[in-house]
Amino acid sequence: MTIKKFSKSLNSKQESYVNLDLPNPKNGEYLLAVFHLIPNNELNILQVASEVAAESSTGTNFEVKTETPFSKTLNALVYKIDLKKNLVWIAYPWRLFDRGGNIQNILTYLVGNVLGMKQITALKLLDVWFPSAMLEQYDGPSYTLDDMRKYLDVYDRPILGTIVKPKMGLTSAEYAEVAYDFWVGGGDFVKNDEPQANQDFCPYDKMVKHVKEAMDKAVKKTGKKKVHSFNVSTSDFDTMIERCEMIRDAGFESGSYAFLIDGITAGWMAVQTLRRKYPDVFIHFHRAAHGAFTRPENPIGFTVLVLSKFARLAGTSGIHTGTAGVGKMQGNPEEDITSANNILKLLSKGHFFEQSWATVPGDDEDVLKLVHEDVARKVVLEDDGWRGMKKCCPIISGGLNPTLLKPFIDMMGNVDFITTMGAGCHAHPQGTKAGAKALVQSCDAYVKKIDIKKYAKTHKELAEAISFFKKK
Ligand code: CAP
Ligand code: MG
Ligand code: MG
Repeated sequence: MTIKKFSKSLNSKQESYVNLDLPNPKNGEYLLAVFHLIPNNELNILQVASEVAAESSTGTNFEVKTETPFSKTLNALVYKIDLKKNLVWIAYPWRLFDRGGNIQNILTYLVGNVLGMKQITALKLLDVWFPSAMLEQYDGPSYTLDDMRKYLDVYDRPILGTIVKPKMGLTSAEYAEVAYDFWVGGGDFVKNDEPQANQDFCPYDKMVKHVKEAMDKAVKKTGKKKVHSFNVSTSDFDTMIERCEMIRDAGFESGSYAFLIDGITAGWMAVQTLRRKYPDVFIHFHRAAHGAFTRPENPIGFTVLVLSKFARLAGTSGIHTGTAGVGKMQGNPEEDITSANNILKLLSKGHFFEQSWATVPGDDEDVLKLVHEDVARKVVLEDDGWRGMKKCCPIISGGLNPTLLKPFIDMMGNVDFITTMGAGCHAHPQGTKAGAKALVQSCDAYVKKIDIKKYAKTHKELAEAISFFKKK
């Protein structure tokens, strides 16, 4: 069947959600989306695509007598279709969305009811595109990786981090001990694991207090600044804010702490609340449970790229984007590296769209010249908010160890990320401090362009890490 034939099969309601001759989808009025869509065996792909556009904007399964000429102007429109690849492009008038920049509202439309529709057997949101006019309505990141680099005085290499392991079960004092060992081993950044909360064997207030003591000791001993990312995911907003305030009142200087939020299980309201209440803090988005939507083999959901782009729009300072298959989690370069670049750069190619995160119109030549010069000179402008949505930092974690740092950097093509290695440090035969040293040494070797096996000849912790992890 050709598209013409499919068009003839649409009923009048479906027709009002299709415009295959939409003059200029990128005219600034629409958020654009691409879905992979397989219809069940009752309707054809264009019919189902129009039903998806209806259900994910103004419609339902029948034409209703209550719609008005104005309401119809808010209809999402199927504007392109690839019958061979089962791809469907839909334009969403972004006036549909809650004003003031509400991410959960957009996702409730685009990947809400439609994922449950009987008429699809596959529906996956593969990529999204935001017009620059829309970007202005959204917070975007405030405290960024560049601010963390300035605080730590760390440039030209990844920020080296760990997650305290075992994942759960240490007392607050034992937890802080592990953090201290990592920091004095040379690591920059320690994070709570994603389930860390207020467990009776590790009360939150005690954990905060002990981490502060450990950090002060480590800073004194090493003469280097350190960062700790506290998990502030909780049952309710008041408790979340209470914990944030507890951390700030514990005497941590600005820049030495980040707020970690389990963005999928805690929800986008928590993410945006943290961004709006604490613009001076690194907001760390942990994406536990994202696999239900993003795994490549899942026919229904959305991609890591989509999740990551919305995290930047929401103002997350950094989000886990995966190890491109180098680590223990399912992933591939196409997905993970594309996602990392899309949240880091001002202009980047997605799976289908080239996204400019500049709030400067693409034809503003002199500003773009300045931006390109700045990037060329690798100057980090004090505040590049004027030119667009600030960068969101890829956080690379999941089954990594010092022997995998260079392979990942080679795949990534740059060092502008935070890496956190849990087992990769704490499983080291000589323990956490040696694990941290091995990580630092593998990074030094990378920076000095020396093969780690050669470098290991004069760095025993790295040598032990190589023999231990390679064996595994
Ligand atoms: C890694 C980790 C992270 C995963 C999350 C874990 O520990 O702490 O939560 O990296 O995956 O609990 O598994 P290890 P992703 O370093 O010991 O693997 O980064 O893909 O979201
Ligand atoms: Mg974890
Ligand atoms: Mg802005």
